[in-house]
Amino acid sequence: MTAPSAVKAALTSQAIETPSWAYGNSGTRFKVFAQPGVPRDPREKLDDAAQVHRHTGVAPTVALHIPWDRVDDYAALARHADDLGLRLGAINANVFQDDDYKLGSVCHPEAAVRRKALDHLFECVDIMDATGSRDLKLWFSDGTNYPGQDDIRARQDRLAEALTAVYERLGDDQRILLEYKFFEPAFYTTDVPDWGTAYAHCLKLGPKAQVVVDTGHHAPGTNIEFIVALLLREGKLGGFDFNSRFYADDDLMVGAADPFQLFRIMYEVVRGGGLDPAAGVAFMLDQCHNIEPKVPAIIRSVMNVQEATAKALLVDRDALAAAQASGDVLGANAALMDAFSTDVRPLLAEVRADAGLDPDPVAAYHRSGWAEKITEERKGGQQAGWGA
Ligand code: AOS
Ligand code: ZN
Ligand code: ZN
Repeated sequence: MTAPSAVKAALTSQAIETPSWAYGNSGTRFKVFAQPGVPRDPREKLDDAAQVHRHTGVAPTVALHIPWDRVDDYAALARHADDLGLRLGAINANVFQDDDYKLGSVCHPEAAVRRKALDHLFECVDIMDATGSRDLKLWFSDGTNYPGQDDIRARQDRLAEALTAVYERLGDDQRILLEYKFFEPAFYTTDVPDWGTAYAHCLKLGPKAQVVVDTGHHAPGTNIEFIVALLLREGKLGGFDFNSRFYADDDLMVGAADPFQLFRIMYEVVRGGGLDPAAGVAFMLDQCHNIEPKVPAIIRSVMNVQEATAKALLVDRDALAAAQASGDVLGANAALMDAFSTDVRPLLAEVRADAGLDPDPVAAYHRSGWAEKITEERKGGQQAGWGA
């Protein structure tokens, strides 16, 4: 059993990146329910993100999405983040919202469209140079809707060509994080549909290309923790886009739909040494809070990752290994289930109290008056949201 002091140390050093877009308005294709107090620009998104870090102590970086977070001066935005005790995190490219990308971006049959998409990826690397970001997160909505629409193999060639060009543009301390998704918005083929495709491209590119596991991007029933264990073993787990799903890429609060799955994922991370910062695993949220207040939902999500991590750290690895080695099926399962069944909220309350934080970050946020403040101050002006 991992000594609580080691567990507390690991929990104290954990870092969970929040996504700028989670603070803005979002919705489904049916409706976006705008909320009062939503940020009107990237600076205000950082102001909200600073509340998550203020109350949790483990959310020091914020991922940006370009063009949603495009500004004239990225160094100034990085300074604003620094003033708030934050740093700018991954830069997320967006080659899925321009009319030209109807038939794809880097996989598009027309060279001119592929060039436009590649130029956007180069712009994102330029922004990384300005913000000091390590990671360029690439999710391609590219795919086809009908058999015969395009050549599956040729699209892979086009993808490889673009990825190679971007890889060669990277600085020594920068990475590509390539994200896969089994469907949506394309329905017949997606050009990066699964971990194997992403892994194959990253393997060819080199050590600065790794795979992102978005927990909402798998077919129902997929054993995600197996993918995590394998990618970590191969040194190709670049990170996570954490969220919850009941049906597809629902982007709900991570851990809300299946906390047991999140625990099993975090156990494989712990078992594989993925909590060590040297492993380079980025723990990012990728969520949209369409009907719930955004800042407390993100705080709850961070807490859910912390709880799964704490449980994973409490697995009695010696007892588990002994049971596994002796083929004691029930004993091995019990060793894992004992940790999952442990209420780690008192432990996390201690970790927060030791860090000078309120044991209950959500309650502390509600008491802080931040929601009332931003609702009053942010009246008027164009609210941020998907596409804005
Ligand atoms: C899209 O489904 C992917 O999860 C992306 O990581 C992300 O959600 C998108 O870039 C918009 O935020
Ligand atoms: Zn994602
Ligand atoms: Zn997604």
